[in-house]
Order: sequence, then structure tokens, then C-alpha cells
Amino acid sequence: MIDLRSDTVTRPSPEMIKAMAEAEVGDDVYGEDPTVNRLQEKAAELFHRDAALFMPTGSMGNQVALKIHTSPGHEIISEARGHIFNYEMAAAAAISGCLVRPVEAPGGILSWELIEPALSPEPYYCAKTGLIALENTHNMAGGKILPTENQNEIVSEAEKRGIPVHLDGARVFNASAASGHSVVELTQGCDSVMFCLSKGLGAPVGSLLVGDEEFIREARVVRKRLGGGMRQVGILAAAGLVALETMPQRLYEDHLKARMIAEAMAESKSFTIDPQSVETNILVVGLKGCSSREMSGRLRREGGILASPTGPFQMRFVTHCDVSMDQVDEVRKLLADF
Ligand code: TLP
Repeated sequence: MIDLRSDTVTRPSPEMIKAMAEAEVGDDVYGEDPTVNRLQEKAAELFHRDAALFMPTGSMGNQVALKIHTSPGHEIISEARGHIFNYEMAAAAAISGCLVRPVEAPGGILSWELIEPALSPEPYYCAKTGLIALENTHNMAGGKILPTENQNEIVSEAEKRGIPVHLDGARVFNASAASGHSVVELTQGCDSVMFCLSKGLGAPVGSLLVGDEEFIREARVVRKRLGGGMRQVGILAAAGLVALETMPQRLYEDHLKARMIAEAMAESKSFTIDPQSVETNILVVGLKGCSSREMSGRLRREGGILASPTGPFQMRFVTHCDVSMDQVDEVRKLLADF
């Protein structure tokens, strides 16, 4: 099978498995796991922040941040296709007592101009905007990169109004590889950032939350309250360290693979996609004359290709380190006849 459902499907590399087997561990709830501590220090250093905290998942990282930044009854602004709004099982409501206010942005690219009208108006009887949540790259908008100019304007206008900004940077290393901006530049001004080791970076598990000292101290408490205090978790952090050290520099290959698949799709009569619009490793593709259910069945039967239906006539294809160039060629050949 050629698994293009997500970049979450990768298996740990031999180097990761070796590091996991040899990891020095301790009880991380006591803060005594040296491998976790090394990973957290490395993340804080990479993002030029005070501190970082290892999280079991990206969803927990986002939700811990939401909980800290908001109070019950607040609204959280998210792009309409954002992960926090669509794929975290209403956790903002269940855990933080907040409502997510979706803002539709062309191509998923939020700007201050689009956000401002969605902020709580003056009267006291409207819910207060407690947080703006950004996503970079934007998954369901097709791996789109949020331009730094947009983000800089959003954070500076939000700051003037005392509204914190959280960045869901699950794939911020993809944004960095494709844009040439460092992760520091891409996260500047955000009050907190979550990034994933378990997506394009290929680690089996884990995400990190980065922020200032006080925020991370609180995040440790909320993570424990949610059941995310892990013990000898250095075995997972060890794979994360290998991911951080070795994977960002190869992400451009995944972007190239996505572009190559998009080019083949553009030639075929069944898909609608502009290959020029592909920025990173995610293709969100429209279908012509065939439902996503039918198309995913055909792809699996005829080519052993797995992809995700994301709407009645829309599918998502994601490239990653476990898809080889030969497999990309196979996919291209098959799609040419579709
Ligand atoms: N995304 C998954 C699915 O949940 C859609 C995927 O296959 O892409 N933020 C963003 C932008 C994400 O794409 C994801 C995972 C998360 C957060 C949550 O990460 P996990 O799965 O570790 O909780």
C-alpha cells in the first residue's frame, strides 16, 4: 500500500528505534527524565523561548494552551477549516468552556482584516474574544503557509487589545522548509506555539508546547490534570530528538513529491488542482464526476493507494518520509489513466 492518508502514518526510522532502545530515562512527572529534559531544552532553544513541554499529542498541546489563555465563556477565533475547530472534538467547549468562532479566509490565509470584524463588539452582553488561534501550515486548506506579514499584523493588533495568540504549528517545520523562514521568524509574537514531532518529522509520538516560563509552568499543571503526565517517557522523547535533529532538512523532498503528484492530477480528467498552488506536503483536491467514496475505493483497488476523503467531492493526499520517489512515480502513472 502507498499510504497518503496523512504524514502521521510514518514508522520510526532505524536511528529512532536505536535511540529509543538506548534512552536514559527517569520519572518525568518529577521532572527527572534526562531525555525529555534534553528534548524540551532543545525545542526551547530552537524557538528562542524560555521553555518547552513534551505533550503526548498535538491536540492535547493545543487544548492545554487554550485552557491557559482563556476563561469559560470566552470565544476563540479560528479559521473555518482549522484543526482546533473541526478535529478536536469540541474540546474547547468541553475542557475550557469556550466557543470557537470560525472565520472563513480565502485559501485558509487569515489576516487582521478578516479577524477584526469577528472580535467581540463593545457591549458587555457579547462573549469576549479570549484568544486568536492560528494554524501554520494550514492542514485542510492544503498545507498553506501563513505569510509572516499577516501573522505579524495579527499579533501586533491582538496585543494592542490584550488578546493572546496561539499558533497550532503542527507542521511549522514544513512552513519553514518551504518558505525559507526560520521557525523563530514563523512563530514570532505568538504567546504559545504547539508543534508536532509525529507529522512530517516522522517520530512515532509526541508534540511540544513552547512559551514563556510562567506559561510552561501552568501547562505542566494542566497537562497533568488532563491525564497527560507521563513517566519514563524518555523512550519517546529520544525518537523526538532524532526527529528534530535529522528531519527538518529533508522536508523539501516531501514538498517536491506533493508537487509531482499534483502535476499528474492536473493532467488527469478526474481531479481539480493547480500544481502551482501546492506549497508543502498536503494536497486537498477536488473531484470531477466521481465521489470521494468511489475514488478512494478505486485508488485502493487499482493502485494500492490510500488517501482520505475530506468531503463528498474532495480528498486529501499527504506526502511524507515513508513514501519513496518510486512510489510517487507509481502514483503518477496510475493517475494519468484516471
Ligand atoms: N491532524 C490529523 C487529523 O487529525 C486531521 C492529520 O491527519 O492531519 N493540528 C493540526 C494542524 C493537525 O493537522 C493535527 C493532526 C493536530 C493538530 C493534532 O495532532 P494529534 O493527532 O497529535 O493530536
